[in-house]
Amino acid sequence: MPETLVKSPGVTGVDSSRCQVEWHKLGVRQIDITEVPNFNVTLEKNPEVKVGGHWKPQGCVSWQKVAIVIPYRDRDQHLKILLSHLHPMLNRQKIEYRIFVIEQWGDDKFNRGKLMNAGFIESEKYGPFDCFIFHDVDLVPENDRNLYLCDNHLRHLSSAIDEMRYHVMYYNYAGGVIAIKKDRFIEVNGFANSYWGWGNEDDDFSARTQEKNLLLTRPPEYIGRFKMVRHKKESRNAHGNDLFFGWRGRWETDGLNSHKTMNYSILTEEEMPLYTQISVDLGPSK
Ligand code: UD2
Ligand code: MN
Repeated sequence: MPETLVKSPGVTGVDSSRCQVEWHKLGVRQIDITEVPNFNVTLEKNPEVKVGGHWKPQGCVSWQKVAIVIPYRDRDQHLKILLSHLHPMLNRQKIEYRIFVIEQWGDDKFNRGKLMNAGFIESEKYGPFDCFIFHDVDLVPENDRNLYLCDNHLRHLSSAIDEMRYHVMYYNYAGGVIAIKKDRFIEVNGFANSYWGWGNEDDDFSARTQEKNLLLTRPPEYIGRFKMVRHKKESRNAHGNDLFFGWRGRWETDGLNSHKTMNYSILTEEEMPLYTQISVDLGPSK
């Protein structure tokens, strides 16, 4: 008797109007991070991107609405490189998204965590979004198959960065590019607001998610590949380690819901052709 193919049982309850990923069209791209295309060139190549850096697939419904939040200050070239790759990739992935660039005003120490929280809150007027991707401006994805979607945990999308010899440095490491559902982000009280200067805010965030029993999930290293555009190192936050040792005592009061530390004001907000730009004054560092 010839073997018969087992018929797929079919998945019940799945809406067939959802976008199907065309895997055969996705794969590894040659990324040249020395090429800095100006915004007009990127706009010409991506005519379907709507003002504010928003796009949605035609003919099917995206699985999630995704907000991409980029913490930013004085990295104009990095932003040009990143957007030239991000827009076409997300179009190929058929994901509905909007890109937010959250800029820290002034020359005080950079506060990546607080910027992420401000971006999360401000994105609401353009939403609602199901999924948030917090994205360093200098990391460019190499593999289209690394879908910019959320699972129910903390998804570390940048599991293999060229600068780190394409592997994860330590188990809890969640720096670079991460994806987390909106409700989960609220549950962990967002990022801590108190890390001024380079370092530790990513480990603090990772600790919060574990406290809430989220797993840290990652694509395999051949999928989660990123190139980091070269830049000089910021000076390390001198209090970062001490703050981090006390994360457990602080996470419920230092974050999204905290009236004391989550204070900021918006200075400018504008829908640019390729992204939504929001410039914020985070107040003085501590
Ligand atoms: C690492 C992490 C990053 C973060 C940081 C510690 C990786 C790949 N990245 O980044 O996620 O945890 O350590 O704080 O592990 N930025 C500006 N202007 C500035 C400074 C920072 O725009 O003047 C933004 C920008 O999006 C940048 C990000 O903050 O990509 C992280 O800063 P970085 O690139 O200077 O630090 P890096 O690469 O060590
Ligand atoms: Mn970097």
